[in-house]
Amino acid sequence: MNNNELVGRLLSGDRRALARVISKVEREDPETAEIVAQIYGETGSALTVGFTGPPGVGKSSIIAKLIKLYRDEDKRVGVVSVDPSSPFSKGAILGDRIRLSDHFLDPGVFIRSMGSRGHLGGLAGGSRLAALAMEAAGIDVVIYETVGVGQGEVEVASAADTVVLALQPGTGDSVQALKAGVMEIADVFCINKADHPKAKNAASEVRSILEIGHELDPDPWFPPIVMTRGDTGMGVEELKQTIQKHRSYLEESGKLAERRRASLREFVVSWATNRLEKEMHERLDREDTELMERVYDRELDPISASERIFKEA
Ligand SMILES: Nc1nc2c(ncn2[C@@H]2O[C@H](COP(=O)(O)OP(=O)(O)OP(=O)(O)O)[C@@H](O)[C@H]2O)c(=O)[nH]1
Ligand SMILES: [Mg+2]
Repeated sequence: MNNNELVGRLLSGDRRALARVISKVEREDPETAEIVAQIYGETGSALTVGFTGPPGVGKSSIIAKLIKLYRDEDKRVGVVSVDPSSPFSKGAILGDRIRLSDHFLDPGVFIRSMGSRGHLGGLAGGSRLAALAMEAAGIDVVIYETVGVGQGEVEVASAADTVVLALQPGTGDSVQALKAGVMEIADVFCINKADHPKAKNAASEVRSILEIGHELDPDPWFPPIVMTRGDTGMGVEELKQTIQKHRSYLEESGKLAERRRASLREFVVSWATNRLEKEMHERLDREDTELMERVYDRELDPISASERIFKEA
């Protein structure tokens, strides 16, 4: 099948075409660029939600329940799950298989786990391209699931219009998230495992951190805190409504456009930066084996050496 055919099928909503395109993205197949160029114009209308939080808080369980609610409205849902911290996230993928298994046979649901190999556009780049392919295939709601609270997760999650940070009671998660700078990017907080005896404490802990942040930097959107249970689905309807409320807020305030512009700009810069980094390594490897030797021998300083490879082009 040539690219035009593949793109044609993708745009008609063919699941196998979608799976093939995402595999090309993952393999960094050179054909990806052409495919993306052809589909990009057809994207941009999905609701995108980033779901992030430490391992095991119940993200996949909540997502499974959310999917059901969206399916009840006949919306097509795609999940891109990413685990930047572990190169072999077999455990997580297996776990998701079980938790999301209700939806595996549903043609309106497309779930894809992305490995954390060094993508050309970084992890965030690869998952964004997968999301674009999903949108082009007619998916209405794209959910990014990222495990952990670190810079990589922030990058992936912030590609979404609405970021949900899931935390678990009794773990000190909120402090960890605060340190990692994840609190700032969250639009909605989800305290999962509401059955936990410390659930209420966790919510008030988050609220006080948010209040301090709000005093320092007042924003008309004060992130709501929703209590949920991933196992029973309690609170997930409220979570869905809260996500919708955030979306409406973004649209009405003009912030949706602003946010998407910033995020696309970030995408372009990080893609270019990744390429540039790769190229710098290649130049060093290929063209001037002596250059680094001179740095090692302290004959040439590192800044002058970097100027040399930078200007070589
Ligand atoms: N008690 C209780 N257990 C829950 C709840 N939600 C999820 N769990 C359990 O918590 C465990 C982890 O759930 P997952 O949904 O896989 O969590 P996750 O955040 O997706 O995990 P990773 O993707 O591995 O980071 C599972 O055993 C769930 O059954 C809840 O509200 N209460
Ligand atoms: Mg999970």
